[in-house]
Amino acid sequence: MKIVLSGIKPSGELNIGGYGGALHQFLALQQQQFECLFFVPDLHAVTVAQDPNVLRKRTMDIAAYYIAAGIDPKKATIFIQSHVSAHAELGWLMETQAHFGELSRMTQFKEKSNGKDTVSSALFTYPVLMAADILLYQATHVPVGDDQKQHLEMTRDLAARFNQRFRPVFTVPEPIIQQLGSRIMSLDDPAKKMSKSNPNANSYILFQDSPEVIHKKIAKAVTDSEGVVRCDWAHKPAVSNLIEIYAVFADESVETIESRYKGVGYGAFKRDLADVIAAKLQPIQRRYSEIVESDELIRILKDGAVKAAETANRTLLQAKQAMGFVTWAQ
Ligand code: AQP
Repeated sequence: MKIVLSGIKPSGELNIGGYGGALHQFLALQQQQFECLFFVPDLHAVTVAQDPNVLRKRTMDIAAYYIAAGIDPKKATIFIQSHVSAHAELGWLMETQAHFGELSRMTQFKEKSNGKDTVSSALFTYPVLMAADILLYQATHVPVGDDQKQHLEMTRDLAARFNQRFRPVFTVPEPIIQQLGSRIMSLDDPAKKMSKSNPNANSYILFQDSPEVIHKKIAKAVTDSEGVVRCDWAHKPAVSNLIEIYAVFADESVETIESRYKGVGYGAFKRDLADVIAAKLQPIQRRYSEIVESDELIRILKDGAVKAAETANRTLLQAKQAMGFVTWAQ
């Protein structure tokens, strides 16, 4: 059985980076022979300060967007991470297996802590909790955006280390790295990932943005002076980023897009790109509004947590027994 686990942190308003790197791929996996678990990693969101009222809303928002985008709760288990306490517990156990040195090498920690006077110790140990998330469900595969590759490598190392030191408890997961959309960059700076926490609202397109706002943001997106719609990440990163976004949202190949806009300037390309994004987001926005405050969503999340906890508690028990904890269960 192939098992896949992934999630989007409720650390900010969802933007199209999360569509390219996550939701687009979740939808594809749901169609394939995978048992899918999609969760809302709220314990990860609080590694940086969150306003409690906003966190609650964003957590429900992400869950609503999963469903609005087409994740089917009959096919996938959808739940909130903090509703399954085994995540925090296995996270602690795995911290005892993680080395300070390997955590210090995580580039995301370096980026996120850079220039800050203080950061939480949870931000530092975040990759260990991520490992626990994955290992609890014996996930065989994890879809990862480009920026998460290093964390998944650490999950693999921790699983192998634990299995070797105690006994084989965990499946060592494989990454699934998609070609298109695995790295959607900021609209104002193609050297930076499009991020929820970027203070510049013109750097991203939100799932909630209206067609008018999408047109304005795409019109402002940086390009280059060549005026040719051609994908070349080394020399034309800004235009290449826009072409990739187009490809993901229109489900077309980069080549098809390049040939459609041959001899046409950036103006027409950008107008069409904004239309393509708006056309994809509008039905998602409608479904989101229907479901976000609904009893249906609460029921899906409660059922999901019960189902997830069964598997998670089983794995946690095996890990505790392997480590020598006193457990009364057989
Ligand atoms: N810009 C992106 N391009 C491609 N993939 C992306 N992902 C996120 N942004 C992009 C991928 O989506 C999955 C869920 O990510 P996440 O939201 O849980 O965490 P993140 O990568 O830390 O997202 P942000 O937007 O950068 O949040 P903040 O600013 O709060 O830290 C992951 O697989 C991620 O790779």
